[in-house]
Amino acid sequence: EVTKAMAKQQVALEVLSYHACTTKQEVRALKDARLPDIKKLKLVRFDFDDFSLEADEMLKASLKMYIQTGFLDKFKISQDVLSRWLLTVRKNYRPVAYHNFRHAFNVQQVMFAILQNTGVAKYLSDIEQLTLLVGCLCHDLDHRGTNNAYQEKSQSPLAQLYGSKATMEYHHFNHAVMILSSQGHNIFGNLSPEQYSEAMNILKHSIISTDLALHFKVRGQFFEMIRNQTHNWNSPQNKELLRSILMTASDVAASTKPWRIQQKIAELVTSEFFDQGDMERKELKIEPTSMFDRSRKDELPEMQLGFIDGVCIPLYESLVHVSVKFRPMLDGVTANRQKWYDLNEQR
Ligand code: 5BB
Ligand code: ZN
Repeated sequence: EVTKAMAKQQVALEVLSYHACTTKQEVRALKDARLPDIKKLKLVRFDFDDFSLEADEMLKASLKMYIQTGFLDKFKISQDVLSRWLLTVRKNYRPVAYHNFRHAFNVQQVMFAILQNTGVAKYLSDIEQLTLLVGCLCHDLDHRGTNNAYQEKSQSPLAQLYGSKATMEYHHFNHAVMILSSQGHNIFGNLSPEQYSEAMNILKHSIISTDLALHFKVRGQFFEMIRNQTHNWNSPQNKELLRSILMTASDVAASTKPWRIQQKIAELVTSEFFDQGDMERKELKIEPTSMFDRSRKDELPEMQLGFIDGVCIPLYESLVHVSVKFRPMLDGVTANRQKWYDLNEQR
């Protein structure tokens, strides 16, 4: 098809102008840097402060987390390749209000804390654990601050290329693959062919499952499995379900953070949504829905309540049934719910 080929060209050109590969100097500086203390930075904690690290500190913290897992030795990942990959991944996030590199780093940190704290790691192979961390850091690559519905409504090249379902998520995955296949970036390069194809399949599934629309589709099966107490974690289907739930749990973990952080994140999400709303008015000549409408900022507490009740509480409640170690996340989101409830009553 000609239109699809043209869409592909257009996306490729945009990517090419943005990809901006990492220099030798940048790689050397990172791989020779003194690395921070995991405990001091609270990297294993669920109440990690999303705003505590600067841009370079997030890269050093990432390096340290991967070293801590022991996977670098196990899968023969050199610090040189890992550093180059981290730098290029960071470059391929855009400076949008919310879906930027800081979000990606924070999601990866929560996954790290989950794998270290909750005991779910014992249900997952080393490849699965490594790929979940990589998936988290890559899951919103090249996000433009507009959602899937916007791609569809504007018939953007991305929508033409990937269709209307999980449009952005397919792009994030393809972008992740592009970075991995760039010279000197393949952190999976020393895996056996079998391990390599397993890692890529898990990476794809993990990134695609961060589409909230897909989450609504699969969470029922997960909740049912928990209710029936039939969680046999040796079953590949159940493990796949668990991985997708863990991705969403990490992606929306800002809802579980101390109030000050939850508030700041909600502001950033709002700001990105409002920017999209402005574009819908200006470019698409349509009236945005309340979520994207600047003039309806006062509805934020109500929307956050809906989000917390509709998405977050069922999610973290189900995970408490997998391991009570998820309790602090459920307690965090419950405390935030009360704050949004109070704000909503006040207005
Ligand atoms: C989420 C699903 N969406 C398709 C419709 C709207 N809902 S929502 O009603 O649960 C909703 C969620 C409404 C407003 C929201 O934020 C207002 C600032 C949120 C919300 N989503 N709030 C958050 O704090 C966070 Br974190 C999120 C998740 C990140 C947004 C990514 C959504 C991607 C859209 C495809
Ligand atoms: Zn995300």
